[in-house]
Amino acid sequence: MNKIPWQDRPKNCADVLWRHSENPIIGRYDIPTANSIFNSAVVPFRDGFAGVFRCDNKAVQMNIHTGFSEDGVQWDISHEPIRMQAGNTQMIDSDYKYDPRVAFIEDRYWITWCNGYHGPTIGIAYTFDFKEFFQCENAFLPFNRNGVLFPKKIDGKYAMLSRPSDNGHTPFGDIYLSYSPDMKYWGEHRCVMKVAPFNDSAWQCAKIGAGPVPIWTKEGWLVFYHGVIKTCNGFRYSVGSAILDENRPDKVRYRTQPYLMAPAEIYEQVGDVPNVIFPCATLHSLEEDKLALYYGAADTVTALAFGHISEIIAFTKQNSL
Ligand code: BMA
Repeated sequence: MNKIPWQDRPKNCADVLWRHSENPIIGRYDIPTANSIFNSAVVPFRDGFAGVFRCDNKAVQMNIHTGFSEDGVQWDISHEPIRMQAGNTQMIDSDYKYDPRVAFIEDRYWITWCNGYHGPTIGIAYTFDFKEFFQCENAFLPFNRNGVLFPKKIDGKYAMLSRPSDNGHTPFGDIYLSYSPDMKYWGEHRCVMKVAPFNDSAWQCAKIGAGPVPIWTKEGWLVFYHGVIKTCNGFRYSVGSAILDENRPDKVRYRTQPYLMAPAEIYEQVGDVPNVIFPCATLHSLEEDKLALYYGAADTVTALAFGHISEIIAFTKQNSL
């Protein structure tokens, strides 16, 4: 595998996460048909990296496209959306696709996304090579968003975080956990994390949703999530972290009271939807204690931030709600 993208913390910065100096690393018009390229997921693949990118086209139809990169920063994104073949079902209807996540589990890459089927729900597909994709049954009834798979089975079952929602710009939302023996039938639904009380941590008081695939650490599962506050000007999306129990990931051990990062740069504050930081993936190395966080900014472009895993864990423990 190539080295994950990395920049050292700038000298005048004391934050747990810091931004890539060339942000945004993917611009809204980086493929000819696009209106915006954001909320996208990447993974190590062969010698380099592959990804599934949310590209809204100029008719503002939402779809997902593959991309490949040698260094994780310069991306070659397909001009055409992914075409799905039937996986564990013939029913692969999809009015739209957005906000993909990618998890490698055992022998293949699993893609989850917000799939339009009489409203938003969680779509699932797998691929071995990022060329052929096989779409499976939707995980849940509508309405649901932010379906994020754990990278290994727990107690012999696949496990997924998700965020039951409504058909619109949902004003509520907590994170749940569900299990499946076969990636087709999902159950054993458990509540993991609810929004925080306004007085305790207002940045995450309206809704929360899982971001990247959880990272296994000695302390438990490290999870990044977005938290939302409703302001007089609309929603504001920031990012926090939590540590879930290794064997019972419905148990939250720690969760940040302050955010790790909130919209502050111009490309996060200005765009099609202002004031949005929406993380969907990490590339990380536990040995090197490095993490690169990919996030959509202002529903328009894709950006990158960095952090040391040990510092993020220590911060999460020391600043827990
Ligand atoms: C959510 C989704 C995301 C988007 C966010 C902010 O409901 O639509 O794709 O980034 O709102 O607009």
